[in-house]
Amino acid sequence: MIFGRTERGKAPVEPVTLKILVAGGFGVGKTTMVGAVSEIKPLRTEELLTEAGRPVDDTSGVEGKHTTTVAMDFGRITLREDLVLYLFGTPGQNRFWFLWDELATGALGAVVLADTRRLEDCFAAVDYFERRSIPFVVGVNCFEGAARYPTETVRQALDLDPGVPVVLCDARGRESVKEVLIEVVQHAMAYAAAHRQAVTT
Ligand SMILES: Nc1nc2c(ncn2[C@@H]2O[C@H](COP(=O)(O)OP(=O)(O)OP(=O)(O)O)[C@@H](O)[C@H]2O)c(=O)[nH]1
Ligand SMILES: [Mg+2]
Repeated sequence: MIFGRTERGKAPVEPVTLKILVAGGFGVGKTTMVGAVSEIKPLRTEELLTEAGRPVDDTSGVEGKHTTTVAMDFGRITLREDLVLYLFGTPGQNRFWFLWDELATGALGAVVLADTRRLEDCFAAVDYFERRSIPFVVGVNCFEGAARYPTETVRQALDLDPGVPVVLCDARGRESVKEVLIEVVQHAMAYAAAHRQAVTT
């Protein structure tokens, strides 16, 4: 083997690394999503939801949940040999909002996860990315027992711009999550190209 080359003679590719945020309301499946696709052991910052936190932690709709993310989730996925995503899952509870700006720095795009039983919980995340012009897609995490709505209904309910993709997904499924991430990358690239054009014309 020649130094710096693989056995087949191809020069090794230095992958492009992109930062993607996984955001959304409390208990919508952000930690689950990062864990489902990460090829490294995901870094988690879960803490037990306690009796003392009951007045501030709104667990309605997610009564079976015992832990919550207090700082972030971190994972990595190689989409292609030349494209690696670093995934940052945000904490879902309002009292950790102060961490979002730190996490959003340098992000190419974001997934806003939504649960149709508590759609209003993701308004804040949608608002956050719209204000900062960070391209995002909405991933509707299809929990069993939750009513299924067409993506157009979700789009209207969230008052999304026509260009924002809405995709149905299962945060526990590797392939499903991968599809959402590919959608984010494509959307963010198209968004960046459109922006560049707008600036130069
Ligand atoms: N049935 C079903 N359960 C799910 C799905 N996604 C997540 N869960 C469960 O829902 C609960 C919440 O998931 P998490 O991934 O911790 O949610 P989170 O958004 O990270 O929560 P916070 O960090 O506290 O905001 C867990 O018990 C998961 O096992 C799903 O697609 N279907
Ligand atoms: Mg979490």
